Amino acid sequence: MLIKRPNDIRASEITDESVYWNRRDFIGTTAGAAVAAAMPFVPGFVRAEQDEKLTPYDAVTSYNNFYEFGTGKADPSRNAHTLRVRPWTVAVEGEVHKPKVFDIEEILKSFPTEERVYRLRCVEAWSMVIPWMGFPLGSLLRAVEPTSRARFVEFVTLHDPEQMPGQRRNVLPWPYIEGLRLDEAMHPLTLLATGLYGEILPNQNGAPIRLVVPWKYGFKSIKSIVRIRLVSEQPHTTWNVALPHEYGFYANVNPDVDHPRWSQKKERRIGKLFKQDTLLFNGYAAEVADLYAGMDLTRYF
Ligand SMILES: Nc1nc2c(c(=O)[nH]1)N[C@H]1C(S)=C(S)[C@@H](COP(=O)(O)O)O[C@H]1N2
Ligand SMILES: [Mo]
Repeated sequence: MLIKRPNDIRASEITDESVYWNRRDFIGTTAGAAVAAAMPFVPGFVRAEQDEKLTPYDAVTSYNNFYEFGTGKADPSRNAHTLRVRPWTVAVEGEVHKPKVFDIEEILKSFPTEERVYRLRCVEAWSMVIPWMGFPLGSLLRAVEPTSRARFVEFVTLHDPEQMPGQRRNVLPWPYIEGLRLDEAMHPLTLLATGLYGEILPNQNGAPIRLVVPWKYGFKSIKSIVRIRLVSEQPHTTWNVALPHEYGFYANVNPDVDHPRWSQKKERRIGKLFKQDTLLFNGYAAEVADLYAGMDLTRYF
């Protein structure tokens, strides 16, 4: 079996456990088999979210932001079938001693897959709790040996309007680009995800490999990555370039720093009726607040 059930999530707390288990069976059979075989698995790494219900699989995979496939929430699940996820390579380059173009199969074999249940909080004030499959970004970065000049990491999504119809429209400057400070990128919570709910990553969630940075707004978690570049200057990131007064480079979840057009104090957990309080750093303050010691979070929003 590819995946052991995380022993600190009680079955009763998993909203749609039956779906979860069905998906896991799927991995043993059809299309998932090749990938499952290529994914070494380290069981049992699940964190503080055990008190929370997982967002149902159907919501996680049908309510998405992936503007390359349209700006409506249902567009990616309808349209992302045109994305071809094999063959796929990820170039890791820039300020590194050992630049390398990784084949996705090599990535899946080289970096043992863990399950991580993380909250994802969109800047639009909705949120989900998702069981991701993946491995720490830091493991990949260490493999290419960053130079002493590396201070930031830039991530780039595939640019191919033929596969990504949304890129034929100028809703955003393409390709989608995101960035992290090197210490944020090396933080053990920062994940490169290759699956969710025990299944290979659905196209609409950013197949075959996407970033997950749980203490930042969802837009930092860039999908369908083809290039990771270590750089000495802060990268120009897509949403910051498009609307600089609304979206900063840091994009840390912060209930006390409102978006200019709406409050960030509360969020709607998808599948729940009532709004709930948004937590500083999305609830990960104990792990990540140190990264921002002494910084004015209103200025560096
Ligand atoms: N390439 C790319 N990555 C992207 C986006 C996008 O439009 N294009 N949307 C972002 C936003 S705004 C959010 S909230 C998350 C949503 O991830 P999910 O659909 O897997 O929940 O993806 C992020 N990554
Ligand atoms: Mo978002």
